[in-house]
Amino acid sequence: MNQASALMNTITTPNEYKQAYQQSVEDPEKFWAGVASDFLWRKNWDQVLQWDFAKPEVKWFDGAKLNITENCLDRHLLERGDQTAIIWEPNDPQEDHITITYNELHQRVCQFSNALKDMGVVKGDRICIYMPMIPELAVAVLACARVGAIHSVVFAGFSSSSLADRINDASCKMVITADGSYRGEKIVELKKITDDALQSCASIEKVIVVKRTGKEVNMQENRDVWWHDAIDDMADTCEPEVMDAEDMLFILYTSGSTGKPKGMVHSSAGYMVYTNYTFRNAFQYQDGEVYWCTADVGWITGHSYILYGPLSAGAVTVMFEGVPSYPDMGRFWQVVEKHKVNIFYTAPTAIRALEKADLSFVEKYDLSSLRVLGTVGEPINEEAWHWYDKNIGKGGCPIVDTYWQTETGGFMISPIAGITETKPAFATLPMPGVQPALMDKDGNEIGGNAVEGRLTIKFPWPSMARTIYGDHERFKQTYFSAFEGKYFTGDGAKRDEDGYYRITGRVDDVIIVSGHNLGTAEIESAIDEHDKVCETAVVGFPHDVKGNAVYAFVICYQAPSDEDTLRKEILETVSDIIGPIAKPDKIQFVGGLPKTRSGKIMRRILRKIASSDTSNLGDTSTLLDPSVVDEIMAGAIN
Ligand code: 7RM
Repeated sequence: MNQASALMNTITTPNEYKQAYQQSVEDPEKFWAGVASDFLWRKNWDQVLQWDFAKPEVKWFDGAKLNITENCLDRHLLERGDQTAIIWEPNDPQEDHITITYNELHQRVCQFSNALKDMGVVKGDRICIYMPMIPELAVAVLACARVGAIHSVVFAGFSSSSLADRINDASCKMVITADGSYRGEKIVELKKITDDALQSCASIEKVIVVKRTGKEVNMQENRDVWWHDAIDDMADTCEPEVMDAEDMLFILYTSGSTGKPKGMVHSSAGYMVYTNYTFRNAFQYQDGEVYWCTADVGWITGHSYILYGPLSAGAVTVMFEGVPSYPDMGRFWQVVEKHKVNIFYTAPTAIRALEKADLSFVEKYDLSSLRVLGTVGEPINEEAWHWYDKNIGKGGCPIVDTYWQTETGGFMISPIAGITETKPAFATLPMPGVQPALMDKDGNEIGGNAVEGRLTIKFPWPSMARTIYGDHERFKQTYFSAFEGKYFTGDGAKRDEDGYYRITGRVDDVIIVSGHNLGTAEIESAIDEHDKVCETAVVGFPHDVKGNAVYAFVICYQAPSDEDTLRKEILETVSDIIGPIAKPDKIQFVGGLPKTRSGKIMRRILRKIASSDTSNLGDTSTLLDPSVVDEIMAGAIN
């Protein structure tokens, strides 16, 4: 690596950030070619970038050939084969943690890759991964990538019907799961849920099952195989499948404003280059540091910033199986002390929950190893920011508030730790390569500073999603139609007098609850599945720990005789159809909903009622029957 490319690849001063940013805008192809020069390519690219947001079509490093796992594993072996790659911390603090070196991870990935091949997996096959946060999850993801299979990780908190929908949407050929998963005091019976799902999944040929809890499970002959049997006798080297730059690496589902989850498709080369670049720079990762992202690999944060970004950078990445509240609210800090974590990355909802616990849970532990703190998933309120800064960072750790999405693959707007001056609750400045534009309702770009609008991105970046699996038209409609020639994030943002961005939240019908995206339409249709329910409207309302919570207004065919029982049944229905994370916090039974003459529910009014902010409901004159509003207000749950 020559000095010029070293400068481009690693930002070490505020001035270098400015230079990198400027170059990334003035000559994006040169900039990204410089960054990409640091990776292991089987063949160089013919062209750095081709793009057309009208189609939309985006290709990065076209013509190049690579395998991302060679970049995450093989290329580190000479230099750091014996260095820890993954520290795995179990749910139960009494159980031993596990460290896995790069050599060992390479061997385990190769061995499982051979098992996949032995079971008939070939390049392009879709494989669903429905697993707890155990080392085998990392191995499974990387092995899919090594053999060129497309992984579709489904968060292990989703229900059997959500799992089935995702398996069917991508016609997955295999599911990799476990007998069960530990979550705090609870055991989730993953294999049982998988079996239920597979009753309606014709495409599945094989199921691989990791033994984690040891609880007895049903194993279907000719279909189900234990992980330990599958890898038995398999060689621990495996030539990687050589992939094209734009070959699909994975599918990951995210909720949208209409019912069906969207299978976001990420490609190989651009995703690799961008997650690596943003990981190293935003966190200012230094060789040998211990980095811990508390997300689950079932979400994009886990894909990009537990696995691919850190591993491609040769980092030490912590994988935590448990929850922040088990065995008590001090668990995160106990783990930070135990593994001397240097960089800690979590969600505002976790920070707010821990903030509510007694400060003694924090003070019991030595957090002096911490150097950088991060947050992601939703806007962080100023109070939580200050609590994090003061009590966890002891006033000495920069906080990187990373704004990004499943669709963007990597950080869009984020401070560079210790280099960008931070402001509480601001994601601050765009990463190099990211060109944000704020738009007004009429589709005009809002220039200048101290302004607010809808956040779009006007130029491609390497890790952007390429399509929605099986539905390119929906991809175009959702992200490239609201503002011509621009990618629309669905978020609102302010740009202050210094050009700093503050994300104000979703402007569509997506509610972010505890950092998880939930589509209102998806929850509504789940509630509507209950046979007593006629119609439902769901809105979000502010919640001091979860950020937002879910309020459901439900019309029944007949006024319920026992509201509490029906509420419980509805919660179960939602839990069965989507998963426990989507359960409404409040359910109000109503006789009617505020609809316009054209039949549209005026959610604006329901949002105000749900937030107990009814002093000014705005214009209700277009309502078909304004009296329903008074009725709903009278029965509102505070
Ligand atoms: C990484 C992730 C995406 C949505 C996004 C925003 C919100 C995420 C921040 C944030 C304010 C942040 N992917 N969001 N990070 N809002 N500040 N730092 O969360 O696909 O699950 O969610 O999350 O609304 O559009 S995601």
